Amino acid sequence: MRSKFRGTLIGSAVGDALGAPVEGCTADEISIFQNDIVEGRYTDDTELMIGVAESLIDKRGFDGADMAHKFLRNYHAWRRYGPGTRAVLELLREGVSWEKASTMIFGGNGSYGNGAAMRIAPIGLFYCDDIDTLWEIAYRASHITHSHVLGKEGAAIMACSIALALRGYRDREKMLNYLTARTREDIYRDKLIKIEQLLDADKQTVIEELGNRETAFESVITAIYSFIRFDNFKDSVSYAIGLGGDTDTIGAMTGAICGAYYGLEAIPAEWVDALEDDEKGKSYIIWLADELYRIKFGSG
Ligand code: AR6
Ligand code: MG
Repeated sequence: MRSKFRGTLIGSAVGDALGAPVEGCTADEISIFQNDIVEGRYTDDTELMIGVAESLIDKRGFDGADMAHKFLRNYHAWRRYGPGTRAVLELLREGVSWEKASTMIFGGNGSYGNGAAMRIAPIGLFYCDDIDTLWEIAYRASHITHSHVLGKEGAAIMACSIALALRGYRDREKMLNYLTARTREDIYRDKLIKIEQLLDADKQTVIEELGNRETAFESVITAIYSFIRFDNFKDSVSYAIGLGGDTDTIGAMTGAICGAYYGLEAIPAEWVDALEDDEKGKSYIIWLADELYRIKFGSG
């Protein structure tokens, strides 16, 4: 289980770092460069995920004001934050409360970008044995930057997928049935139902049906699909990134689910080796995973 905790967070960071250099490319463009794209720098996805983990550890659970503070403290604009999240962080910095800031963007609708889902992995770990609570906390943690219900729902589905993968659910039908029954929003339910029929589909069809963009409903189910279609970390994450579009985030989300299922040892060593290891790099992320594990299961 400890390896799965580490695998979730490192898997997410690896997927992010692998996808980052080809963000915005099309599937065709990526197939030309692939295999030699490891740069090792993670982006906003991982920086925010680190903040989620740090806050859960410090507060022994969810605390919105503290988590928002961690996001601000870790913020480096050069990690390529989405415009909505950037605007919310500015509002927070000006002193607007974490309950309010996210509701002030996109004309008061809030963001439905995938930025809440891409950082949610630590919540999937921390609340893995209580899906009702996990779902609720995923919504609240999303609200710091993403107040649109579709942004929150995507994060809850992602957190739940990680919890199920951690618990060993990979029987396709079981996992999909569980998620479909839980999902409250049609746009997600309809895509989950499609997965089964798409298992042999070509890339273009998958992109059209499930999406590869930066909105949560055009990326979260794509990551779940990439996990389910293959039987190892490398193939799933390579495939997810190979779809093009929002490659770092779809890579991060796929990497988190796969890491939760297969554990740290299943992540290609050359990918883990290449991941940055500066102040808050690989070693720190492993420490965060171990702390979450220790707090959750009460052992060293
Ligand atoms: N109305 C219209 N468009 C929207 C809305 C809305 N209510 N919500 C989101 N969008 P954002 P993120 C569109 O900016 O989710 C980074 O590279 C809009 O085009 O909140 O934090 C990350 O790594 C908006 O800019 O960012 C992710 O890959 C976009 O969705 C990605 O950006 C993303 O929402 C998203 O990060
Ligand atoms: Mg990113």
